[in-house]
Amino acid sequence: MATITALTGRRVWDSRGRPTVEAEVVLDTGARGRAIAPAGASRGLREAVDLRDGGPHLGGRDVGRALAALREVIAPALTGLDARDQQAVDAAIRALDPSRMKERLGGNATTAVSLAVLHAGAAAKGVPLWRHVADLAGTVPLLPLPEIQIFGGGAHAGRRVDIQDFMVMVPGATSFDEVMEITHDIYFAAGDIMARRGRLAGVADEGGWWPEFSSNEEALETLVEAITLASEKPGERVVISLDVAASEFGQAGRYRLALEDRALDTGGMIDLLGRWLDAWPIAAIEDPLGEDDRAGMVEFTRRFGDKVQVIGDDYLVTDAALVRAAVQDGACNAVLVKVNQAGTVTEALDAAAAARGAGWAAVVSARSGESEDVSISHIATGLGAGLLKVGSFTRSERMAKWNECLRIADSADAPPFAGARGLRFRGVSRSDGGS
Ligand code: 2PG
Ligand code: MG
Repeated sequence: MATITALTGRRVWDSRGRPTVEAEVVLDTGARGRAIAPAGASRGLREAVDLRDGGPHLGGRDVGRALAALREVIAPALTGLDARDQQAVDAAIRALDPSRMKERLGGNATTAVSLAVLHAGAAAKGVPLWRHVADLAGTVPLLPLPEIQIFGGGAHAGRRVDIQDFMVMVPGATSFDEVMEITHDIYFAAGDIMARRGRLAGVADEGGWWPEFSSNEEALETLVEAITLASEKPGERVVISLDVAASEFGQAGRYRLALEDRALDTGGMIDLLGRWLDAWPIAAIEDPLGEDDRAGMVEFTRRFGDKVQVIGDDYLVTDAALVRAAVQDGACNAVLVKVNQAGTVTEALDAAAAARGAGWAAVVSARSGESEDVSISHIATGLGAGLLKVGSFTRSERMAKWNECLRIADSADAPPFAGARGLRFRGVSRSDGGS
């Protein structure tokens, strides 16, 4: 058997020095599972609630209420369930709090518990976590292609620039290890350029260089310079990806680029991003318009969806119903998967399945507030999602995830590396020989 006999929670601390929830599950066999909930800063309006205590203590960020829900409500309900049956466990959690946003229990409590059970289920089966995920999802595992941040921005860098993530992908690499080498060179080339200009000012929340730029375009130009300085040709083995996180600076079809003191409507924003797509080798773009700008997302996807991956993050909040609606509308062509947006593993897998059913790619993603937890490296691999977004190339809460992928790559039955699979960008020399 693999029966849950104990579920405990404790307060631990995340990469921003804020409290968060850790859950630990013990099975009758002695097998265990443990996981830590991450936390976002640029949060979607419709994602699962990150339950905090409020009040003066710890800036209102303590997680006492979420931990109480875990101990007093969730733990008694899960005791006696089979940890290998993730669906049944997550259904039991949802029965306790049927609200989509987990307002009663807190998405931070439910996420930590659901992930801890996932770990315990894999341990009970004696298989790696990624294999257990593939079994649950009915997917073919693939080592993901990383999206790695070089410059941070937006809500992760005091809004120093408007765009949130300036990232690189190396779809032309032949292995995960080679991606790491090439990204190392690009990351430090970018740092050298910033230092030479007297603009090196530390790093943002996810470890990317702090964006001391006078325009968003300057960040893109500098990124291309860094790729070149690292002896790569932008648009060949290496491409750019952006998380615009437009909901952070746009509402009701009005966008305000504070850095450049520009106000744009939906059409202006689409035109601006279209010019960037022409000027730079951008292969993926996340949340190009606001989460409330359905017409904009549809129009953007219609105009550019055949040559760039249009990823919905705040727009889809890892929700299968929203993914299906977007498929109907023709908004986006890929989904960002964050377990804590959904609040349970099963709901996140459902969102990924809805995307897969439509022929969309999925990008499994970390949050800006992270920890040593490496569950997402396994979830991305097990789902064969194609892409993994974790933040930058420094700070251990980020490197832990990349390093875990290297361990998976080294395992006896390692799945193949995704390379360019799933990307729509046409200018890349592909490692998988596809077209
Ligand atoms: C995002 C994430 C990760 P946050 O917008 O994709 O970069 O940010 O966790 O702050 O929502
Ligand atoms: Mg995002």
